[in-house]
Amino acid sequence: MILIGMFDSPFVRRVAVSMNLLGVQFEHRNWSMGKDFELIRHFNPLGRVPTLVQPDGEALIESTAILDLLDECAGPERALMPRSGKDRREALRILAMATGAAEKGVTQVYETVFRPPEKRYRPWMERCHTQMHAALAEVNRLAQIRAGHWLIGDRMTQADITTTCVYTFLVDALDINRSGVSYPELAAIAERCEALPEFRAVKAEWFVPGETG
Ligand SMILES: N[C@@H](CCC(=O)N[C@@H](CS)C(=O)NCC(=O)O)C(=O)O
Repeated sequence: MILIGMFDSPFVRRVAVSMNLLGVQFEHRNWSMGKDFELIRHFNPLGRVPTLVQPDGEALIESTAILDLLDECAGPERALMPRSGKDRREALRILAMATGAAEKGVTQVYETVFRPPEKRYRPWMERCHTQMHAALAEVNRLAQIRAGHWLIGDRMTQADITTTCVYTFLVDALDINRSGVSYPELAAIAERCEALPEFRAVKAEWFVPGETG
C-alpha cells in the first residue's frame, strides 16, 4: 500500500502510526499538499492527504475511512477503535473533538500561508482559534478523568493515537502553549505515545506548506 502525504499532517500521521502499530507495511510518498498538488490530484481528485493507494490501485481518502479499513483488516481483537457500546461512543467523541481542533488549526495555518495579508479576516481567525482551544480543553478535561491511564479502557486506542498526533501538530505548527495556555493531560498522553517507536518512526519537522513548499 502507498500512503501519500507528509507526516507533519496529523491526519496523515495518525494513519501512519496506526499502520505501524498494526504491522501493516506501506510505501510512503512524502508529497506536499502545496507544491505536489497535481501529483496528489492524480490519485485523489480532491487534492487532499492522506490518500491511501491500495494494492489493486484503488485510492482511499479521508483518514477516518482509511482507519476503518485498517481496523477491519486487523480484526476485532486488534482493532484500534473500541468495537461497540460506551467505549466506542466515548472514543468517537474524543476523535471528533481532537480532529475538530486539528481542522481549526489547519484553517489558521492556511489563512496565513495561502492568503495575502490584506485578504485575511481577523474575526474568522479568532473564531477558529477559540474553537480550537475549546476543543483541546474538552479533550484535556476528559483526559484528566483518566489521568495516568489510556483514554479508553486499559490499552492504547485510536483516541490516544489521534489525540497525540493532533497535540504534537498544534504545538509544532501553532505553538499552542505560548501565552500561558497549557494542556498538561494532553501533554502527558503525547509524551507517553511519542516515546514509542511506532510514533517516532513517522515524526517529521513542521513544514510550512505553500505553492512552492
Ligand atoms: N478530513 C480529512 C482532513 C485531511 C486534511 O485536512 N488534510 C490536509 C493536510 S493536513 C490537506 O490535504 N489539505 C489540502 C486541502 O484541503 O486542500 C481527513 O481526515 O483525511
